[in-house]
Amino acid sequence: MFQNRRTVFLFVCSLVFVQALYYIATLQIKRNEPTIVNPTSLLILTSIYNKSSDNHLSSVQQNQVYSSNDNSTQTNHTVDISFITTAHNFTFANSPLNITVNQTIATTISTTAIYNTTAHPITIPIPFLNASSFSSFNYFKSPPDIYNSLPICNFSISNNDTSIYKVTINQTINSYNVIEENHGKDLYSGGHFIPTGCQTEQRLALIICYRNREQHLKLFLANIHPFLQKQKLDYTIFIVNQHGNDPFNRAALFNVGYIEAMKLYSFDCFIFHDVDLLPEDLRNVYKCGGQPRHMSVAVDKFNYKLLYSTLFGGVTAFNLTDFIGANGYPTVYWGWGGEDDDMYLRVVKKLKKSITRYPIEIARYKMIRTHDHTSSKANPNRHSILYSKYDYSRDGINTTHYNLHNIVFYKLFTLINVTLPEEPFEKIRTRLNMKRKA
Ligand code: BGN
Repeated sequence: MFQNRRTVFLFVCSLVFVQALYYIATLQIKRNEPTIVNPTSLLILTSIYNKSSDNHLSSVQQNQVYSSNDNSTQTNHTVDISFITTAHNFTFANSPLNITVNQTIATTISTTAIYNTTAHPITIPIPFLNASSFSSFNYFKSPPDIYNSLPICNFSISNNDTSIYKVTINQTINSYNVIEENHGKDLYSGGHFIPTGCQTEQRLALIICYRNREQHLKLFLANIHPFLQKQKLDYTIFIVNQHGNDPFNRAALFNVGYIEAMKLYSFDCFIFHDVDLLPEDLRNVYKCGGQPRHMSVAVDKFNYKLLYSTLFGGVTAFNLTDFIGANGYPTVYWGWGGEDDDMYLRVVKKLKKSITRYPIEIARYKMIRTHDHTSSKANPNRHSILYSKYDYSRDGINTTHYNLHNIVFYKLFTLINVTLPEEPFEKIRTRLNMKRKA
């Protein structure tokens, strides 16, 4: 009897012990796992044909895309940027990428971006007062049988009377609700536009680097939406905001925009844009071709002249394969200058391509001049990095580190809010294997 009771007791003890071990182990796994609240595929799939799912929320609603139980640890995500789309059949016949998406499952892009993000679900005051926001990014197209029978969207630039293409720039700084009223009626949430009555050849992500320039942003939005809508493009506007006090990193923000945009929609054209530049001619079509394009050739501030032949700043356009091939923008330029020249070198040396430009009388821009911002301090290390001709695989999309705070789908744009931890120059030098000066 005693023997029996002892065996039962031991048996129960071992059961409890094993269960406890299992509990501790699963808890540990959960703790190390970031929770993706809005997985991409879900976002895309739930919003198909679902325009009415736009919930109008309060102006300060913030959608937490990532949350993590542990804010302090850095998490490695491997994002396989391959998009699975159901119930659609799109063929991008004239696209430089020649993408075909099948009825049931289709992989439009297959590349792997490895990067680190730390989820910081903290509340950041968003200054965009009176701007409406929504709960999700919407993906909507007519059912495939209807969509595929539509003609290709075509914006003709062949009229001999070129004055009809001249853009009248609106210089009034309005509140967001007025801009929404004037230009937001046909937008899906997140600043996403899809023309009706025709099928588009490309999906454009317009990525804007941003910090504390609200007057510029208002003017930009009021002008760029009607401009792109006239060009009949499927486009989405992303404002990548650098929160915090680290020096501004324009190029890293572009990479962040690219990485986060690709989680939402299978973009195949990327235009990287300064917020203070406004296109002045409708023939400056915001599409991607087979070569990276420098768009902002003639800027009023520089008397509509190209400053130097390899200038690649302001506005640039890349198709998806070229952007990936260049390993995106560099992330090592903190403060003003050099990152655009580095990107030019990536195109020439890594992609082994040349850049292209629209004619100077077409690629014209007005630079907005208001006094609500301070310019970044010039980066004293920019020459050393640029001239070191480091191996571009060592830095770019694959080393873009950022803390993603939140993503908000406003009516006029998708806001991606991040902080970027500055990397000290000595570390950059070692990481890029830069040679020291003798
Ligand atoms: C250049 C800057 C660019 C900037 C243009 C136009 C540098 C690197 C020097 C080695 N390049 O001088 O970043 O876009 O001026 O302002 O500073």
